[in-house]
Amino acid sequence: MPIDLIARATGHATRVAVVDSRGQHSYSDLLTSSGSVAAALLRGAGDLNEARVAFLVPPGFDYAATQWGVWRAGGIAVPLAVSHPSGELAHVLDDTDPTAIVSHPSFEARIHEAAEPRGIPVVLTSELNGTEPGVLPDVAEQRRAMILYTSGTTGKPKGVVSTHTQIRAQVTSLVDAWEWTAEDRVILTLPLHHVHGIINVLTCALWSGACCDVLSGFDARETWAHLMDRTVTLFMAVPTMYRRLISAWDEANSGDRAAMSAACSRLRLMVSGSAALPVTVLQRWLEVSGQVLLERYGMTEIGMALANPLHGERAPGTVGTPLPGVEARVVDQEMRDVAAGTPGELLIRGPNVFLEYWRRPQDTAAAFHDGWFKTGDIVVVKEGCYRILGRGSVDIIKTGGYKVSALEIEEAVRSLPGVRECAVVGVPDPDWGERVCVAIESVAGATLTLDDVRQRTRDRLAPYKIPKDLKVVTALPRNALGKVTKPAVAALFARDSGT
Ligand code: MCA
Ligand code: AMP
Repeated sequence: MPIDLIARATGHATRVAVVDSRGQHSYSDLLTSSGSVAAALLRGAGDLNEARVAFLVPPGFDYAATQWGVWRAGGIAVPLAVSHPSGELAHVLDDTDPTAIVSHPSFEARIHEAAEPRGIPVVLTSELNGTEPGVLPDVAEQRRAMILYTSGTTGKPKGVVSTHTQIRAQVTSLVDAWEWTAEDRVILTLPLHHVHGIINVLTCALWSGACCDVLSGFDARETWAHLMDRTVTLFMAVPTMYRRLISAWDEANSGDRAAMSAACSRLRLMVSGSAALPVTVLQRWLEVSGQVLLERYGMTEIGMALANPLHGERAPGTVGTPLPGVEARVVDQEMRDVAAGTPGELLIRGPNVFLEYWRRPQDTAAAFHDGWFKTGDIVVVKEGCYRILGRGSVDIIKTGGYKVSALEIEEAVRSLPGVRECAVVGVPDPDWGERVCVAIESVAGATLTLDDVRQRTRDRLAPYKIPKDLKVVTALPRNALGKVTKPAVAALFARDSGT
């Protein structure tokens, strides 16, 4: 039995699955190409048996064919981020220990730098296409399917393992809630190393027999051009993208604005998530597009959990109610349920919840309480609707929809010459939601500039983790116990930004 997602594709064979810079690709093309990828990865073996296959492939048809190919061969798909420098790629490779890396030719040099010292073979997507598809294994849906990396409050990003069953639950919950059909066409501008792009857009589209119009990344003008296409029905993005689409609309002339607004109002659904959507952005987007954004809440470990309704009133500043199949609770620090209106930690249970953190049984055990996943998000329920109040930890920063760990960035900055101690904080920012800022206590005589810090962390940290602001201080603010007080550090920057 092939995996359900892939079995369904035969029913849509002639429909267009993906449109990318190379043109249109049907479901039949996807089945053929992913079959070739699977055969090439198997190299005559019967089953990859959950061997990890990492892949560095930009969003588009080749990405989908590679992901499906790994799955059809019985492997675990480990998507690598195209924006990551070799230091970040190295962490994922060391942690997942893949048997092979599939790379798009454009990333060959970067991936060789990380793969060669580890002795991991690299196969180019261009080399995979011709392989004759052979007999493929039966892959039970309970098997591990994907590992995605997410930042936490401790150390380096952790690998979140989901099975095919869990991915299916995440997808079908959204397909039901948002009434996806084969007639849908969605624009993908999100990166494909996180749930938002992989599950909510690409996999929901492919599950439904719909068309995924893949852009090579996010550019406000290009996205507007695609939104003007009459066949587009759905769009999903992070708040920073909506802010930038609003700016591009503001910059257009009045004739173009009218056409842009008319185009947008034809879509059947526009969704925002990954970070808090400010009510001002929701309101401005309504003026620009005639659309009330549907805000939802999710996490790498659980897919989507809460959402405003497709039909009916969407309450601004809230993330709605549990999605189909998802159970939610709000508890106090002793894990007792709190009354409606009282803030507490959000717990989630359901078939959507991940299996484990890769090779971290203690972290996995610590993440659950009696079978409920502890999100670490503080929420309050009012009139039946969930409102996200923030994270339980100041060391988690959300910048432009990416979750980053202050501690991981501090570790990188602390290793720079001239740095005695440092503290990284997220500061409210009109474009990014939160901006990564670093305060540094320097060693006597050292001169440190923001440029220096940025340049020297560039090969270790993803671009979105690199600090955007620096303050060199003689002493970091500390409490009576000598512990750095993060709110006081954030205040140093907030004063500057007038926030
Ligand atoms: C890029 N930069 C960033 C970010 N993105 N800095 C901080 N935060 C970011 N998010 C860096 C760039 O590398 C560049 O660095 C500088 O900032 C300016 O870049 P710019 O061209 O303005 O940005 P961009 O490259 O256009 O990217 C902005 C973006 C991107 C399109 C909004 O951040 C993005 O795709 N965000 C979505 C992330 C996402 O999918 N999150 C989902 C995970 P330099 O100047 O050094 O070159 S959360 C999730 O999956 C859960 C389940 C959920 O609920 O959805
Ligand atoms: P990630 O682990 O990268 O998947 O990010 C998940 C985190 O993003 C959640 O734990 C929340 O803190 C945050 N998040 C996702 N959606 C929303 C939303 N609509 N409003 C506020 N925070 C959100």
